[in-house]
Amino acid sequence: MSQRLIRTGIIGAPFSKGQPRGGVESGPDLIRAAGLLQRLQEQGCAVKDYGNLTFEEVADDEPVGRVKRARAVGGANQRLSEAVRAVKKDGHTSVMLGGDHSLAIGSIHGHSAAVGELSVVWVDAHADINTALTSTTGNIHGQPMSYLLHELHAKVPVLPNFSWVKPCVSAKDLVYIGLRDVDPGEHYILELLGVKVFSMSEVDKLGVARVMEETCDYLSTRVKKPIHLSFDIDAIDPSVTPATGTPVVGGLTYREGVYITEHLCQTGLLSGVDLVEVNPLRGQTEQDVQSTVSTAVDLLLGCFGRRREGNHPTDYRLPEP
Ligand code: 5AB
Ligand code: MN
Ligand code: MN
Ligand code: MN
Repeated sequence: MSQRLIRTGIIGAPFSKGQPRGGVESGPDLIRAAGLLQRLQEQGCAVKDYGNLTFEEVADDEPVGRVKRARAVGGANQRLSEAVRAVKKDGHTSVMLGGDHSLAIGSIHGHSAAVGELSVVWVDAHADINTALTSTTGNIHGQPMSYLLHELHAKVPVLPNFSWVKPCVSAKDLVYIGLRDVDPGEHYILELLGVKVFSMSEVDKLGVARVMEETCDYLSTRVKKPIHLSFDIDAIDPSVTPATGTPVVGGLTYREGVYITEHLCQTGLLSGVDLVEVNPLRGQTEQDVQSTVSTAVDLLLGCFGRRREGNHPTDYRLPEP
């Protein structure tokens, strides 16, 4: 099976202030060091690395209500949004390597600024849809979807450095996969907005193949919009990807994770990807870190045409004896 050329634009976002644990800012360089670019090229992608973003230090970033480091998170995401928009305007599928999941704000905002309305597939143990007011931790990596949804606009206070954020996703265009640790306020929001959720219970009940079929049917009942995949590595079971800040038992297997990416690739609609929350300092051993990072790489390869049955270039010819 051969495939069309995929142009991939990679942005590193070494940012950790959407949550309290250091280490997650090393994600982009670790994922590159594990060979992401070479392996994407080997499987036929045209890859451009836009390098790592740099973020300004913010002095006096005092909590706003319960919300921590709003100014730093707002500023970083504004920069990321511009970067993703530029990568999309260059004609690439954008890949944002995090960093923590607060970065989905800028990544999805910039993607939508370039291409218009999106479908969002959010693969995560968590729903990350707390508002600044429902959050009990104050960590913005548990809130990104609340800033992006039209339907929550009136419920979300404007934080310092957030005035540029405009909601750009409709609740009907959002699907969650892998949920198993959802706060009460988040559960209320998901029900109120009628968001499509395949929690781990649905994955158990239906199997991942049916979950992906239903996800794509659901997202394409109206018009086929470009898909943004936001993949939190903690969606995968911590026995496979332990090096992450908020691990939750009972997650997706490696194979279920890879299947999700293969299936989304085959829609031909995948237009932006986030891979976030890889944190080497949260691994107990070198093997923990290695397994987490190599799983992240394999998920990204699945997004860009790798098939477990094997691949070959379109111009492959058998050597003559
Ligand atoms: B992650 C929690 N719901 O709001 C909160 O890792 C956890 O990006 C959020 O999915 C986990 O702090 C955020 C308790
Ligand atoms: Mn998570
Ligand atoms: Mn997350
Ligand atoms: Mn996490």
